[in-house]
Amino acid sequence: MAGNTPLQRHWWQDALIYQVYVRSFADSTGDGIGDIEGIRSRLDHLDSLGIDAIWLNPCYPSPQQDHGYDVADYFGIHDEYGTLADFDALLADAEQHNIKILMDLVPSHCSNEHEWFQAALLAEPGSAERARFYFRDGKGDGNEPPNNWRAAFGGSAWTRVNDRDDDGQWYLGTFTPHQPDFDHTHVDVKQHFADIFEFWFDRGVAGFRVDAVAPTGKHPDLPDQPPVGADVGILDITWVNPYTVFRPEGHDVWREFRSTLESYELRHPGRDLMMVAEAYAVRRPELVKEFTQPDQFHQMFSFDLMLSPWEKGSIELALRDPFEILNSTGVAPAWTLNNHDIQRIVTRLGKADAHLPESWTNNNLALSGAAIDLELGARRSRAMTALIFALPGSLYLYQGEELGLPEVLDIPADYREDPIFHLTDGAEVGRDGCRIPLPWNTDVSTSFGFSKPAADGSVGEPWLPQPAGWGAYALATAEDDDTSMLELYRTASDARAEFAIVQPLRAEVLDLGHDLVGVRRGGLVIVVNATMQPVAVDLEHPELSIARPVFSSEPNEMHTPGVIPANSTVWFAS
Ligand code: TEU
Repeated sequence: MAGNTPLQRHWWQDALIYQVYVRSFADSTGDGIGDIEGIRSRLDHLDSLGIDAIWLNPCYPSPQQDHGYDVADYFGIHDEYGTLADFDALLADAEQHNIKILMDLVPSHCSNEHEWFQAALLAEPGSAERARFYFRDGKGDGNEPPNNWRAAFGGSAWTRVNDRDDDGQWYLGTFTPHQPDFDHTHVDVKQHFADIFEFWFDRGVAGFRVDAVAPTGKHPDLPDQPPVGADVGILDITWVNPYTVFRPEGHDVWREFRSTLESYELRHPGRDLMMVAEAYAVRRPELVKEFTQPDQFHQMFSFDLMLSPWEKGSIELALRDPFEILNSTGVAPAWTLNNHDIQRIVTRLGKADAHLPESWTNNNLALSGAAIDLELGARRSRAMTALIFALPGSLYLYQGEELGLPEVLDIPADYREDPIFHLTDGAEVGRDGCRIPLPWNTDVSTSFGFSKPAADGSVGEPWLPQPAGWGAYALATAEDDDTSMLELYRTASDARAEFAIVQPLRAEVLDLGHDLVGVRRGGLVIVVNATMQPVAVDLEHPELSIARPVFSSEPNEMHTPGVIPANSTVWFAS
C-alpha cells in the first residue's frame, strides 16, 4: 500500500505535471514554430503554477507527419526545436526551479523515415531488417492486404511496398502509413528501447509518458478482425480490434521496460523514475489494474473525468473506479482534463448536451455539434479543475488550460495539419483546434507574444493560425484579472499544497444527498454542484458539520455559507 504521509510518497504519486506541446508553446527564433529555447524563456510562468514536472510532447527528429509521433531518431532533438545542448540547458534550468522533465516515448511505431525502416524497404522479404516491423505478403495473388485491419486515423492499416518490381509485400501501420509498427518480439527492438531509456535517463529525465500503449503488442498470427457493429465509427474500428488492442503481448513489452527502468535505478541510487501509460481504458478499471501491476506502469491516465459529461452519475463513476484502485492497490491515479488529442474542456462542457449522461460514449461530447456557451463551459471547467486539484494522485495539465483557452473550431481546411483530417478527407476535423500556438500578450505583431522576432526583426506566421481575439486569453491579460482562469489555477495550486497534499493518498465518494457530488479525502470534503441551480448543503450533515469552506471555484461567491453555487466546486476542511 502506498504511504499515507507525504514523506513516504514517490514524487510522481501526487505531482503537478504540465504538458508542453513544444510546437505551440513559445517560439524563440521567429519562425512561427515553438522550440526548446522558448520553453526555457517561460519557466517562470510554469513556476508560478507550482508544477513539479514538465511532460514534453515528442521532440525527437521527425518529419512531423503526426507532429513528432512519427519518430525518425530516438536519440536526438528535432532541428526546428533546437539541439541536444538546448535540451540539456532546459534540464539544468528546470532543475533550478525544482522542475523535472518527462519525455514522451513512442514505442508502438516509428516514422517511415527511421533508418531501420528505410533499410527494411531496401532489404528482401524475410530479411532481418524486415523482421523488426510487420512485413507480410498480401492475400491471394498478393494484391489484397494481409488482413482486414483498419488504421486508427483512417484507411487500411496496411501499405504496399511498391518501389521494387520483385517485391510487393505489405507493412502494418496502426495509425498512418507514415508510422510503421515495431515488432517488439524482435531482439533488436527490445535492445533499441533499452538503449533509449539509458540515453535519456543519463541526460537526467525523470521518466516517460508512454504513447499508444493499447495497440502495442499484436496477436502473433495477425488474424482478421471480427465484424464490428454499425454503430462503431470509422476511427473507432481499431480500438475494438481484439487482436491489436490491450493484448497480452503488450504486457511482455511493459515488463521489459519496467525492468530496464528499475535496473537503471539500482545502478543510480537516488533516482526515482516513472512511466505513465497513455491508454483509453475508460470505465474499464480491470484494465487499469492489469497495466499498473508492480512490474509494469507506475501510473495510467484516468481519462474518465476528461470524457465525462457534466452530470452527477458520470462524474461519480469517473471518481469511484480510480479511488477503488488507489484504495485497494495503492496505484495513484493520473488525472487529466485536457490533452493534445481532445477538444478543450471549456468548449466541451459548454455544449447544450454536456449534461446528458449518455454523451460520454464514443467521445460524443467532443464530437457533438450542439450549441456552445463558452461562459458556462468556463465555469464548469473551473469546477472540474477545483475538483481535481483536491484529489489524491497526480494532475496532468495541458498547456493553455490555465488560460481558459477554448477549442478553435473554424480553422480553414487549407491550414489544417492533423493527419486525421487529411486521411479522412475532412470527414473528421482532427485535433488542430486544441494545438493553436499560445497567446502570451496582446501584441499582434509577434503572434500574441508567441514568437520572438528573428535577428532581422521578422516574425513568421504561426504554424497554425491564431484567432483574431486570441489576445483576450493571453497570459498578460489574465495576470491583470483576479477572476481569471489563471488566478484559479494559481490559487488552486496553493490550496492543494495547503489542504490536499497533506491528506492521505486515498479518497471515497460521499452521499451528500441533493444533486451534489461529494468526495472525502481525510479531513477534506469536496462538493461539486453539477446542476444549473445553487444548492444549499446541510451543514449539519455528519461529513460537513465540523468543516468550513476553504476554497471555491467561484471565489466571489464564497460569502454565502452553505450554498454551493450552480456549476461550481467548494472544498470544506475540518
Ligand atoms: O494517441 C493514441 C490514441 O489513442 C489517440 O490516437 C486517440 O485515439 C486519438 O488521438 C483520438 O483523437 C497517441 C498520441 O497522443 C497522438 O497524438 C498520436 O497521434 C498517436 O498516439 C499516434 O502516435
